Amino acid sequence: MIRVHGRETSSNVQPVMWLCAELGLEVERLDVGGAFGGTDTAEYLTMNPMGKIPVLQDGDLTIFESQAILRYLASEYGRDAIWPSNARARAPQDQWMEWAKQNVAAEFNYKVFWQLVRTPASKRDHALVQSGIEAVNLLMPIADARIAEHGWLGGKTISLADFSFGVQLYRYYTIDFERPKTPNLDSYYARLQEREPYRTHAMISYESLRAVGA
Ligand SMILES: N[C@@H](CCC(=O)N[C@@H](CS)C(=O)NCC(=O)O)C(=O)O
Repeated sequence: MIRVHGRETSSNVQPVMWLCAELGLEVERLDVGGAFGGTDTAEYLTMNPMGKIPVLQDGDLTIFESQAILRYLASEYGRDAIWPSNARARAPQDQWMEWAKQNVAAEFNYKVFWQLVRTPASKRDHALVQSGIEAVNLLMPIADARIAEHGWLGGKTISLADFSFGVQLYRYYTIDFERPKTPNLDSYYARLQEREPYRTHAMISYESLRAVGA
């Protein structure tokens, strides 16, 4: 039995749970982190010295870092299309997977989402929000062009490139700010919503995370 430590509202837990569902894996998820706490115990820190979620346990294997967990699950249980065994076929998917995490998650989640949802308005850093929005205005058209050409972020089929990115899109499309025009990204997001695993694990309300006065 695979065990995932991490609350369902975490944008780093959601890609892991979504992938498990796409792969038809049976998973036990434990509510840890945020209001649930539990990440600062000696036992938890043995699994992840960073005290962060998610942590994955599969038999005697314990790993942290969501991208590493995704790669492990797809290598161990995935079909080739989602994470090819051939290094040349895998490289572009890996590139876009990192692109999404290093750029979209960093700029959108940690600047725009965090400031607008998780920070009281009185403490909001407006310059940070603005710099995040400006970055997102450059990033999303890049994704739009990639999707127009290939259909998915990683290539012609859904792959690991889509998971962290797809999770960010739920927040991107549901918080109120001015978005650039990206028709191909819009239809990609509509296609994601047709997938039951995406609806169940990525489209999770973040209202419980909202700061008082945000
Ligand atoms: N690079 C790590 C980041 C992990 C991370 O920052 N997780 C957040 C939740 S999204 C966390 O543990 N926050 C503290 C908490 O929820 O208690 C990963 O991708 O797994």
